[in-house]
Amino acid sequence: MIDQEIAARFDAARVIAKEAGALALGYFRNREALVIRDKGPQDMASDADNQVEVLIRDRLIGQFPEDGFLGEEYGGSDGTSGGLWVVDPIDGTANFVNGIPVWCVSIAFLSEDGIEIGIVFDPNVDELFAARTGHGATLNGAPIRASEAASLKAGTVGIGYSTRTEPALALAAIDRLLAEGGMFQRNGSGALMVAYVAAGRLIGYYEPHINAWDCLAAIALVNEAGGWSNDFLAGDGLRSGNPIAVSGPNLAADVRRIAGMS
Ligand code: LIP
Repeated sequence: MIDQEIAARFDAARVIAKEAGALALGYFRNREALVIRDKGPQDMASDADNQVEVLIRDRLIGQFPEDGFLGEEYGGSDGTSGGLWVVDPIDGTANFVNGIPVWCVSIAFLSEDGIEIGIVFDPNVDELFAARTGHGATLNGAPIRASEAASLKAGTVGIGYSTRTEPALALAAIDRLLAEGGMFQRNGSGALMVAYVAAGRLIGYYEPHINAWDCLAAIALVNEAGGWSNDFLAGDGLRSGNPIAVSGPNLAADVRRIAGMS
């Protein structure tokens, strides 16, 4: 895919992310009307997730009909361009349905060469994180950089957990982190926590399993903000998910150790 084609998609995705965020925020402020469905233990979705994903899909495929699309709620459709949109309409759904303003819209675009575009929009605080591979990462248009911290004692590491894995994996990571003088937090949105690593707010993030739509956009942010990320797309990461570990440039070995990665 040529540079101009990716540039056009980057411009469109930022506009669409803000439109989707505005729609989601309307649902968030009218939560009592939400229809919520259980997807599994500690996993749910609402009609807000469904309608926001439909808006994003219709806008993106309306402008780029030859692209493929993979969304958390409705799955995927292959395209003919070699490009694929990977979308989580509302990341942090448990927060969303419970009235906790910690959730975001996540839009990633992949070409045959890998992740090209990452957009994470948090309408609760009007923060648009955006990255295009080779062109840096920004927050509301201003450049962002991952933390230069060289010690786990110098900040907080996000630790994600879901019932998709055994508790022992996350608990062991927390134990190792605390034993080394670190500190952890889990805010319920993997996309936001990985975006915070790109912005230097967290010094690292680990989750034993996360889905591609939750994290690919934010991984693009970390990569373009000078950070480190594991090879999330290894194996069948795109369709089945994988463990995720990201950090600033000086803590990759430490976060890998905390995560129990070789
Ligand atoms: C969430 C992820 C989070 C994970 C949660 C959930 P959702 O995505 O962002 O990292 O720990 O279990 O998968 O379901 O809110 O889109």
